Amino acid sequence: MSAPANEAVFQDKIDQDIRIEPKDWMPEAYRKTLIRQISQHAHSEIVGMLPEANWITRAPSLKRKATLIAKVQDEAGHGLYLYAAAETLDISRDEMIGQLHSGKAKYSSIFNYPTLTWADMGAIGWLVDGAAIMNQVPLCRASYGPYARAMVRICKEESFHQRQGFEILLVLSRGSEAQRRMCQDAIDRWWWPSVMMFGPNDDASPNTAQSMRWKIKRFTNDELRQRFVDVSAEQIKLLGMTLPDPALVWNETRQHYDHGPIDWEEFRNVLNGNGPCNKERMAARVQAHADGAWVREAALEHSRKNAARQSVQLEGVA
Ligand code: BYC
Repeated sequence: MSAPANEAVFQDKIDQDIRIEPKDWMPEAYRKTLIRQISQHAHSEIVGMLPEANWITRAPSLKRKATLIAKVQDEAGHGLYLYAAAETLDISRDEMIGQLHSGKAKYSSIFNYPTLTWADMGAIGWLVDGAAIMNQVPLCRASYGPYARAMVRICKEESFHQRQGFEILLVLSRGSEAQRRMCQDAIDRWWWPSVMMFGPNDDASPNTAQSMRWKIKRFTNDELRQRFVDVSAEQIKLLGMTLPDPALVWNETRQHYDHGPIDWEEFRNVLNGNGPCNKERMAARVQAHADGAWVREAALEHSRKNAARQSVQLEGVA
């Protein structure tokens, strides 16, 4: 087929909400955008294991420990589904990991903040996973098949994560004065970074308009952020705590909560590698990758031997 004909078939599928699959023709820019977004999403899941793993040994009970281990394992699984989805776009896992380690590929800004107390596990579950779900449920309808299908399972697990986080905070909010203070402090520290997770405002987002036309993104950064603010402003009431934003008020005309200004300078700083934990997170990932080299080598060697054995057997049959 000619290039214009390919383009027309592709556009027709997008218009009719027919999924694009790995072997279908796609514009090079669509493929590149997907690789960028899916690989950065995968990196976020993997780097996102670090702040919570920090509390596994210190969780306050066996039940809490088991739940936290399971949650962190889920994040590893999400990273793997997403790397596998990105690999269908003709990029190798090694290349993606190389891009993360060299700083070429980003990962979510949120994971560059430290986890100082047990209440942070609650705040991450409620706010960070809450923001993640708000952003990710629409991705289940993304136009690229392997990404959309991976997101279905991820969202089911994320919604369990969010509930476990909220329950941690609920227990603390009904506890002693010190526990209530710890709960409020964690909410105060995690609120604004969670609001920033949705990315720059729409007028400063270079990728949104094209990604919406391709139906990769179904809502803009600001639309999803507003939904998150609206839901959180109601849920905080159940905790009897407050969100650290004096400008957060219900706007009867807009039928949404208004919120105060976002510190985009802080966001840019974190993206540029200068957040509180950027260097620590990257060092931990690079070290983990180096420590795992022998496992990858052994797996490759095992598959090489298996293939050799099978070809000897086939020769015997022939
Ligand atoms: N942090 O034009 P824009 C999780 C970048 S995992 C860092 O709006 P786009 C979880 C953006 O990449 C959470 N960078 O971009 C895991 C772009 O830079 P490049 C991760 C950000 O792609 C474990 C530039 O800023 N979720 O929740 O249209 C435990 C301009 O932005 C951020 C996903 O990855 C940020 N916050 O929209 C618990 C979801 N925001 O690439 C929880 C999938 C923006 O041009 N991704 N940037 O150099 C998306 O939905 C979209 O990629 C985004 C950004 C909404 C994030």
